[in-house]
Amino acid sequence: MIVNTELEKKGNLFPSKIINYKKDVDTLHFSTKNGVALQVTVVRDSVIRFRYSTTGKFENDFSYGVTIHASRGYSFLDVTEDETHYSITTSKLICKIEKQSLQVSLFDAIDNKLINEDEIGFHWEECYQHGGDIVKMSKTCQKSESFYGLGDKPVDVNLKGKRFENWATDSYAFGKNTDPIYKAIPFYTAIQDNKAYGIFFDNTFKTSFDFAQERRNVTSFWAQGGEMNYYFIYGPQMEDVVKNYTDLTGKPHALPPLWALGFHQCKWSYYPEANVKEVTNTFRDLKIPCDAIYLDIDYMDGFRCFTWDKNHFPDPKRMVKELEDDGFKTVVIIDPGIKIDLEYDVFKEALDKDYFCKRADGPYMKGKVWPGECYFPDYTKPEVREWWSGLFKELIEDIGVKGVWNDMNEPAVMDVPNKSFPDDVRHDYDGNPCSHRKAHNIYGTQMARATYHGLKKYAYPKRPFVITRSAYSGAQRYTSTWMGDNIASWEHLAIANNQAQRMAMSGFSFAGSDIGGFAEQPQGELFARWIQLGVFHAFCRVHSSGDHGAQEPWVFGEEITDIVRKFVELRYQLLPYLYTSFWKYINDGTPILKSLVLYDQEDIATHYRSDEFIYGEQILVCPIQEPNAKGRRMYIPRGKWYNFWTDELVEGGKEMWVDADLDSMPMFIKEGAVIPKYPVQQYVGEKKFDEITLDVYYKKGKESSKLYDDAHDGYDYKKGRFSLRTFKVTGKKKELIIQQHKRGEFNADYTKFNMVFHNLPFAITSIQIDNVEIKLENVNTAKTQAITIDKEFTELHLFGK
Ligand code: MIG
Repeated sequence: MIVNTELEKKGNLFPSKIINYKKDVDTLHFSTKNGVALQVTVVRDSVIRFRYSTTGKFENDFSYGVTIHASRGYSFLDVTEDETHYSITTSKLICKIEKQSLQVSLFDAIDNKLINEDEIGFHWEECYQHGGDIVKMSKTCQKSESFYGLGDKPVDVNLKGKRFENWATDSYAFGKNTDPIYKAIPFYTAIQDNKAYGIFFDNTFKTSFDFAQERRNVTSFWAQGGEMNYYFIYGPQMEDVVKNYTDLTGKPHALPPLWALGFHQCKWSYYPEANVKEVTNTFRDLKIPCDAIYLDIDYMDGFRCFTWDKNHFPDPKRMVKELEDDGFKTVVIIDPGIKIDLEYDVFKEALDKDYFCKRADGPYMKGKVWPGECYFPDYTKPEVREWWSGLFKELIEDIGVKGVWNDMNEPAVMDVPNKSFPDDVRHDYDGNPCSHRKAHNIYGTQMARATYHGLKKYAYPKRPFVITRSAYSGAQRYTSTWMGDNIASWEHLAIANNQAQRMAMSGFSFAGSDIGGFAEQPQGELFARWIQLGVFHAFCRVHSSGDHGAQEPWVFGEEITDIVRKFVELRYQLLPYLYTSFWKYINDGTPILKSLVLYDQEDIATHYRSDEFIYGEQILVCPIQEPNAKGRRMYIPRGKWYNFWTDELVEGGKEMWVDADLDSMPMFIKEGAVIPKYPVQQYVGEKKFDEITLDVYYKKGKESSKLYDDAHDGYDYKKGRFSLRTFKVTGKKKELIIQQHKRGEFNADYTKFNMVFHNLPFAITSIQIDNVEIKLENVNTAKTQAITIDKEFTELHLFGK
């Protein structure tokens, strides 16, 4: 071993004093006496990018994480200089850069209070083995500061006191606190003194984050190569931080087809065809709604991607069609490993065209996965992605498969100690050639991206559906995701809850875990409790490994089957609510799930809450995460909430006991909310209905709710054929007014709203619709007070005594 003693002695290196400064439109360039360069770019008033170079020269400015669609532009920018600092002021932020040390501090431009400051700030260590630097950043951490985000980390919501690494890793049966697992999302939000800011460290090398673990008053992050390149995103509301991060790294390019928000059933593996049909038929017989059925690796011929095992699936096209006629969309798995087999055309073509990854000295990257020895496409090369997209033509266009599931794309390799490619493997990185050290974390995202483009093209005019296991920041633009190989245990139910919340606050809302657990087998009680949580995740799929027995909703006996049906039906009823939440997510980055801290950061009681969350914007959910429970204690956030099951009104801002037998779970609706509901369907589009329900929860005061709708598939909504209804509720002592405002050209099939009023504090004496008095006998007063009215009303006015 060569030891470079001179380098080793160097240790950490630091910038010296600034000797040069230049402003170029939105970017300020600083250079120091010892050759360090800093570029500060004002992306938006609340988003500033910091980029450091230790050589004075920057790399080609290329990012897979940041989208070209990101908003840019600021309303105000001013730079001043005094003896000790440069100060950059926008309408939201003041950024000060110390002349002696290049250290940065950031202040709120409105109240001038400190938000965040460098401790040592930028420093680095030269990397003899690979060249370049290990780039580091340290910032001071305030006593009351808390930290959130970082993608799929299987830990409680608040990250304070912990250290993490981002290196996508196949982690079969991971546990609580296992790190790293499948994803690499180097973004966190911090809250201190009711001010939230985020840091997105856009570096695809292995990155590390320390949230006051090593030193109580320091937060730091570093990478094994590349540039110190981070975005500082100011709120001060956490929701704005998350929205701005999502804007920067991208919202999903399109809404999912509505069926993709239905219930999905999966297993490793359903085969042969008769077995698939038995499962789908049982769903219909037992009337448990379901929209998608998955085929895991055994549908293929010897695990060769884009082939079929014709013994088990003699006529895939016919089968897929029959399933579709019964309302089931077929989703198939596709892995990155391509079997080394000269008779196999996919392999042959990629070999001929030089699409496979190679080792540093030229040989192919050979690794064992399910098909045996494989080579792996370099998805970081545009030409390879294009080719990969093209491979989906037959599956999608001809056979009629509706969705594709990308697995093993960390990339995973069997029987090697590091479970992945060796570091020296070469990648194109879109014309920025590099080793696997830099491309590893982005490999899975580029595979999902190529898959997405294939589906988009061949499913047209329908919308594509892709699901991936590995992801880097920005993958949400192309794909949904699941959390990988979890375990059927109560602890994992809580992990699933935390991961879904964490992914949502990391810009990735279309996520869910294997319901019931992938490894091992749940008891019926655990399965029921898990279903209750899973129906509130945007991606809702039961999946399990075949070695541990059956995991269909009916295998746990009748009581559990009934509970599963009840909650899956609830998911289907709430589809318009979820679809509206999804629209908000793709429209302005609003996360579909909100941890309580994201919902109400001002209430510091929320900063360490991990179990409760807000589904959309008006439904509070708290899963039961223990066996034998008859209910649980939970925190109700500030405001007034109606118990979903009993309509009882509770005042939040406190912890309380909530009853929840096995067939129930704690669920609350925000007062004043208007919650849309469809009739129960066995799959999306099964029924044509003439009315939908609007559950109106009385509030003394005002609250506004939205209902988004469109054709549920296709792209017409992008041309204005959507409808967005806003319902403004104003409640008084003896009066309730609901005003509707509608925009967009889409006209749904249904013509009426069945308005159901919850907890009116008065008896209705008269009703006016658009100023016309209607007959009271049309009001159904049996249990709840309900009335069916034309969906195009503008104002509904209830008077009472
Ligand atoms: O090495 O395709 O996480 O969902 O069922 C295991 C078989 C490969 C891992 C995935 C899991 C999938 C399984 N896969």
